Amino acid sequence: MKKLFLSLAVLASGLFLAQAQPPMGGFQMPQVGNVNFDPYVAAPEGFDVERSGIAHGTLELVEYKSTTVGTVRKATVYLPPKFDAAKKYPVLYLLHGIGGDEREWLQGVPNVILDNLIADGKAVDMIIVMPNGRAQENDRAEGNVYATAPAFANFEFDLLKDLIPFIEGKYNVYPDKMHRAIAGLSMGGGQSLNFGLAHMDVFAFVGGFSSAPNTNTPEVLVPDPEKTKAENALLWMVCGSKDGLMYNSSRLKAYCDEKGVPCTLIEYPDGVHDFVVWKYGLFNFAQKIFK
Ligand code: FER
Repeated sequence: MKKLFLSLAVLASGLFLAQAQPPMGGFQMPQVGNVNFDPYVAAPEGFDVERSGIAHGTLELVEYKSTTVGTVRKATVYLPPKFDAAKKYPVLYLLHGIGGDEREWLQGVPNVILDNLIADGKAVDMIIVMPNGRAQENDRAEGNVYATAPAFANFEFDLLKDLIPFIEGKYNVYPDKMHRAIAGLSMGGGQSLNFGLAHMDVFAFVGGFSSAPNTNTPEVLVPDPEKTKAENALLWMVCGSKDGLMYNSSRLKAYCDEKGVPCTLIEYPDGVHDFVVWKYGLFNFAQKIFK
């Protein structure tokens, strides 16, 4: 009896220790065992290289009044090749990371990637809106950007109440969930999962690339698996195998698998936290939306 008690006590303290390890520093990650990653297929060479002899889209900077922040805010907008104001388009909202702003995604040449996909018939014509996801008065990536995490959460209200109505007033776009997608990199990936899965009446297609620690837990993201199954059309993620933030994606993938919610997570081989992974994310996600 004594022996049994002792071994139970040892087992219990072992479990306690395993659970109670505090995260030390930014990049110690909780382990998630047995994640079924989806197959990685490399993007074809040249997917991100500007081609001559095809039609090109255009980039423009727009400004909108934010009642949420009380300022005029900026967004970069990609209009597809041969943009025609008389035609209706779907819209992808594409969000940046903690060190970025409305111009950060330009490093990932989204215009080139989409021009090429559209020329090859692999993506439909779409508008891409790249906003500033730091919804506070000074939204420049200055000083300690980690301290601006609450402004990334506040962007939910700027997006829903200010930006989307502005975009839908300025451009001839379809105003329904099957024609709205949201995706982003790192902090923007967390925002996309948080906002996209909380507002499945607004966004049918949701993507998270190397999602950051602002990502809600799976239980918060998918509180009602049957509802998510019925209302979400795409939940797609990628993260580098060498990215310390993988747990944000892998724990959601494991949870969705367990609950039978369709969800993709690709582990980018030897991928780190950079635009190699994020360009790959956009290349793949853009082919799966609005279809
Ligand atoms: C953190 C580590 C990384 C964090 C945010 C990030 C808010 C975001 C990284 C990025 O956007 O590139 O602990 O906490």
